[in-house]
Amino acid sequence: MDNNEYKKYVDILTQRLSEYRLRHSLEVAKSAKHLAEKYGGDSEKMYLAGLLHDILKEAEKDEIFSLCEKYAIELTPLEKNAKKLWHAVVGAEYIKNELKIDDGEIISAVRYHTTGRKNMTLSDKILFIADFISADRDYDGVDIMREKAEISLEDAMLEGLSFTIIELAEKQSAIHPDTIDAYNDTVEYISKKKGLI
Ligand code: DGI
Ligand code: FE
Ligand code: FE
Repeated sequence: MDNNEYKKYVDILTQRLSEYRLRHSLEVAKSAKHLAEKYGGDSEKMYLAGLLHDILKEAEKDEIFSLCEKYAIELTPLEKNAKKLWHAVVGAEYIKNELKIDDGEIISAVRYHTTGRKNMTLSDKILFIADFISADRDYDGVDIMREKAEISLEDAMLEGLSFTIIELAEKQSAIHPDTIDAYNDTVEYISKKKGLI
């Protein structure tokens, strides 16, 4: 994809996102490309997935709910209650329907970038981790996350998922079943790799 093609998307993002969130999107794109190069993914695709993953992060509730109607998305009660989850679920349909992104891997990576899910694909994992390690991030533990991402995708997934689950439980927030599925799947994968199962 040439730079002009990306510019079209960056222009749309500039309309929708704050300067901070636009920078985050560009940094996630770079990290996703890096991880794709390292782990054998499609680096162009992952760059684009990174660029677009938070496209609806700053959309108003009214717009989110009208897009849900338009795309016939039925949010579960848990999802309705957790507004941080909306941008991934609705964002995936938005890039498919409005931006005409027809690549299933990009759409799925955006769809599951916040929660993860069972049986995550390489692209799902790359975007999920890129979102945690992008250059704009500076939470406690980001260095460990970055180190793990250079060693193994699954080690990084486990680090990120436990971080999120602990944070949510501390706030007594709901944990999405997809987050739990991703966590248990990753634990199983790592146990198998160690020869424990
Ligand atoms: O959009 P970003 O801020 O770049 O990152 P993100 O899409 O990973 O969103 C992170 C937020 O999503 C974080 O505040 C916790 C929340 N989140 C992630 N998994 C779950 C969740 N919230 C709930 N209620 N349940 C989850 O399983
Ligand atoms: Fe996000
Ligand atoms: Fe993000």
